[in-house]
Amino acid sequence: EHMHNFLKELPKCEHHVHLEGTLEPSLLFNLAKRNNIELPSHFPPTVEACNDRYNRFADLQDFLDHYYIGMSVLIKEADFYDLAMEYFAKAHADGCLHSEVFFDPQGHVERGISIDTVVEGFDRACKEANTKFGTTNKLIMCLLRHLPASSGLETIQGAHKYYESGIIHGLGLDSSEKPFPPHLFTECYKTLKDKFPQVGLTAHAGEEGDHTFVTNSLDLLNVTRIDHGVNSQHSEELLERLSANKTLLSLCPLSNVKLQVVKDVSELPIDLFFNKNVPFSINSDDPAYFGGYILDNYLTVHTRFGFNGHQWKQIALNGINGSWCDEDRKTELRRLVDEVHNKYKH
Ligand code: ES4
Ligand code: ZN
Repeated sequence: EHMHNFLKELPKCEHHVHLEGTLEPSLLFNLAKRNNIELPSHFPPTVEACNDRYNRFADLQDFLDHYYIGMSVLIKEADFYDLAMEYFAKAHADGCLHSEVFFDPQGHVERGISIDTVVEGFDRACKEANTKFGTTNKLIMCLLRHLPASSGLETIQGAHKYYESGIIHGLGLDSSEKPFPPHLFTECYKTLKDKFPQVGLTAHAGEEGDHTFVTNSLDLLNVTRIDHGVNSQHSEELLERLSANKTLLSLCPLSNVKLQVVKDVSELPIDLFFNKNVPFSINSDDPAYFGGYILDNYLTVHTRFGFNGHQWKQIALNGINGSWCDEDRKTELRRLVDEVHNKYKH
């Protein structure tokens, strides 16, 4: 109870959440109705059937098949706004003060939705959440790795004005990992970084792919963060590199269990990363599909690894250091971590 309150109040940063993965079955069915979308007959027909099916994903691909059907109910700017606002309200309730959120424009553009509809709705929610909750929020556009690099380049072109204005802050790479290694996207990352040197670069790597996917993302894509990165555990040299360069791994413990990367959170190399000074944050990935938001992920890690107050403070500070907010905001967040740590010290 004491630890639950501490972890709830501890200022948290989210670095790995897909906005389309925050689509709760209740909102999914509401939007399907609002937009007259008929879901495929094999899709779970009720909230309860969704939750039941979401509990038995065989692997990443099985999840992605549901995720792409789910996002088909998102049509209008207001749908994207509603989706993101629902997430920001939950994040705020969990004590998350800074969120860097992914979205998948190609999953919408290929259905005839313009990238402007998507980004304008998400951006409006980011600004509204800042006003309403005082949280800071950044958008990270992801490329779908199962689509060709040429589609990625077109998507980057389509998002040009949003990178220019700072409405989109980063670039990531998601979807089916193993068949689509990082080298396929070298030109996409280079094109964007050459044009916008201040852009933040990250990529999913080492979730289902082995540690060479992580190393190749660092070497070929010049990312400064790795999403998941769990399989970095199998290379001593890589662990040293991540620690020396303070490269943040955005871990998603409940996701790894639900997608059967591990049987239980206790099997994740979280103590190894902590002891080797590999910085990591704890994140929710696709919380509507995996049954837990950021606080649930923190609490599950706590029950399995039992970190003490000092260790949790260090984890929170590592997340702040690895964030892409400005230095003033980082200073503010560090002060808040200190405050909560002192409050719960005894
Ligand atoms: C994802 Cl868990 C995961 N891995 C890869 N791509 C994704 N897109 C949404 N969730
Ligand atoms: Zn992810």
